[in-house]
Amino acid sequence: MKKFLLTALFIGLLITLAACGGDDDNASTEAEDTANETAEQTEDTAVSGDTVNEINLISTNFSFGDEDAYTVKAGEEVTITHTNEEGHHGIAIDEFDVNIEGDGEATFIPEEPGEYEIYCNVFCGEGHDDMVVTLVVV
Ligand SMILES: [Cu+2]
Repeated sequence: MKKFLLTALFIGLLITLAACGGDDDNASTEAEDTANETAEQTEDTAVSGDTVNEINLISTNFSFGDEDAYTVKAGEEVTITHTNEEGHHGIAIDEFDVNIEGDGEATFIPEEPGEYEIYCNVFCGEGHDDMVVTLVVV
């Protein structure tokens, strides 16, 4: 959310600058281009920020996959599934009493918006501390 506000402020600033650009055509075109790019990036962020009700984490040494974060809606049930593809790992979210060692599934309903840590709860080796992704509740 903070990022979105900053982006909105940034765009507002660019529009203001472009409007005051006056005689210098090149400068205002550049500013408009930048504003367009920023708008596109905002769209991308909105798409990747779509909420989900199911989270599938497939573990390898030492990663939960490509995603750094999953966004879910407050008040909606979330099903989280963990599968070990390589090594032995687990997942835990302290705030929602999720604690799966090895393969398994859990459901919970996050009530409070915020950011929570999904982490590996099995000491799996030297990359263990990297096995963290963020659960974003909006
Ligand atoms: Cu681990």
